[in-house]
Amino acid sequence: MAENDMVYECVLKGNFKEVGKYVQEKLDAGVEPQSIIDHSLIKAMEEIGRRFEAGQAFVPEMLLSARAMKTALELLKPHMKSGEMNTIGTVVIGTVKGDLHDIGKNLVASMLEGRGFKVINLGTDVSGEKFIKAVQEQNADIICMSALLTTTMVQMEQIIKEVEAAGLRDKVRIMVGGAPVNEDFAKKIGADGYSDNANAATELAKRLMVA
Ligand code: B1M
Repeated sequence: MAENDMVYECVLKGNFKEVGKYVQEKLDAGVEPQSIIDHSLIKAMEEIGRRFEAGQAFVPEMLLSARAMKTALELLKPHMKSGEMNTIGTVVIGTVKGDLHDIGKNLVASMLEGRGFKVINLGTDVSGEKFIKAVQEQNADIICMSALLTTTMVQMEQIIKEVEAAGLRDKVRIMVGGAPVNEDFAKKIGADGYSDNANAATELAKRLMVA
């Protein structure tokens, strides 16, 4: 754990009321937003997940941690935006049907925005139909799907099939991610790319725009 790191402590304990104060302290001290995300926020979420798995924490605790993480991310978001916002492509992003986890997906969305993509965030529990409608309406270049559950990652394959059936597969790139997903799975289901973190997702999106 990050010792004496109050941002980490607040997220771990679900202290969403005070987390902002400590995030601001770090920003004022010149700590990079990305470093706060990587070393305090994500580490705390990993620890609450470990405790949940070990039966030492339960859904209410996870929810409070998630709320604290979101509060912190909202504060960091403006600092992650690049000065010049030339749109380099349009991404439609969502957590797949049946899955309500949105922290990682929102992080990916913020990073993509920060790197100059126009991002249409469809939220959680997103069906193939919703992805397809958004791609058509927004003339999107990339679909970005997130799944955190082994039971919902299978939705990704289904959604890709639906995109194919809608005649859009040649027009849109598809990238996938989320804790249970890996490179092999992405290849198997016919996605164009996989990344295991938000930063890598933005690099992948940029590569897919020129591929
Ligand atoms: Co849930 N949950 N949860 N949960 N939850 C996990 C995922 C779990 C691993 C916990 C555990 O057992 N250790 C486990 C899944 C087990 C499995 O499927 N194998 C689990 C479970 C079981 C459940 C429930 C079923 C629990 C229950 O009700 N009994 C339930 C399911 C609800 C549902 O979705 N239908 C549930 C509910 C919840 C809460 C609502 C309480 C809450 C979510 C709140 C929210 O998101 N608004 C929650 C939380 C917080 C977690 C943990 C603790 C943290 C997830 C998180 O936010 N991580 C999680 C344990 C864990 O992951 N250690 C857990 C931080 C986030 C920054 O990381 O989302 O991985 P992550 O995103 C990363 C990368 O994966 C990647 O970039 C991000 C940043 O680097 N990434 C992408 C993500 N999406 C990407 C897309 C891309 C690219 C990269 O596109 C290209």
